[in-house]
Amino acid sequence: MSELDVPESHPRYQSLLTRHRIAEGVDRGITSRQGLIAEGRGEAFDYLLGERTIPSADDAARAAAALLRLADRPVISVNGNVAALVPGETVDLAAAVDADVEVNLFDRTDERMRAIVAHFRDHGADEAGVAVRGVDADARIPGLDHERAKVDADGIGSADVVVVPLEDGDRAAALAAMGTSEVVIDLNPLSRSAQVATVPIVDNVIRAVPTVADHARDLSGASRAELKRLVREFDAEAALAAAEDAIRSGRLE
Ligand code: PTJ
Repeated sequence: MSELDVPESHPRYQSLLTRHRIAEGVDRGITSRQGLIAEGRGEAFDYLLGERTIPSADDAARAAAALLRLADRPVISVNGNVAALVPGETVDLAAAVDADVEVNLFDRTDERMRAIVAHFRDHGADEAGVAVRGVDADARIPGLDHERAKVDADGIGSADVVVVPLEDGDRAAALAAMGTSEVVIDLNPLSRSAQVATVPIVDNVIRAVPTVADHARDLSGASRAELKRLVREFDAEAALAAAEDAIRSGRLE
């Protein structure tokens, strides 16, 4: 048995675990109620993908790891869903690529900001040497008129690569307009965020975050030329098309 009262061999184990984490996130004031709806939408796409990492998503995860390894100031942006679903895995990825974590919320309140920062500390951020930002909010992303525009000047405000898991798309477009490279993790290949990403990973955040971390560790000895080649050869449009095809065809090979 695990944190969930269901054996890992249960055919719906991963989906039940995800629901359990999101519901607990809402109870703890970490995840917004809208986060439940977002999760439901994601689950529908994941069901059609066969609840697995398709080959094009694994290639994208490797390109994302290379991009993060090349970055001078990488930041992983987190919201209430990511905090509930993959807190320890996010800290692990941040440690693997020397990135900061920054809390950035659509539905921003001081209480939620504090609860999410504390949640990442509870999941080992300090021990791993990972900074958890977002409370300062001393810079703004130009062209956005909602709470997601609020960023830390030393964090997303000056990052060269931002990982953007699971959100609606206008901030992703605004970051792209600032010249920031983005890794987007989203189960919907047609979402605006996925469409503007340098590297879109169409996969469940529960699988994608550990997969990128594994690739990053695997690439720890790679030369900059090799990392640049991986990024250059990655084709975002082809990856999105492959994911859309897998979802529409329903072929679960
Ligand atoms: O915590 P906050 O206040 O910042 O709010 C966060 C939510 C998620 C509520 C907010 O960003 C939102 O409403 O997002 P959307 O517009 O529902 O978009 C969420 C996107 O993530 C959709 O394209 C979903 O298909 C996708 N998604 C949902 N669950 C997952 C996912 N992608 C990957 N992994 C998931 N587990």
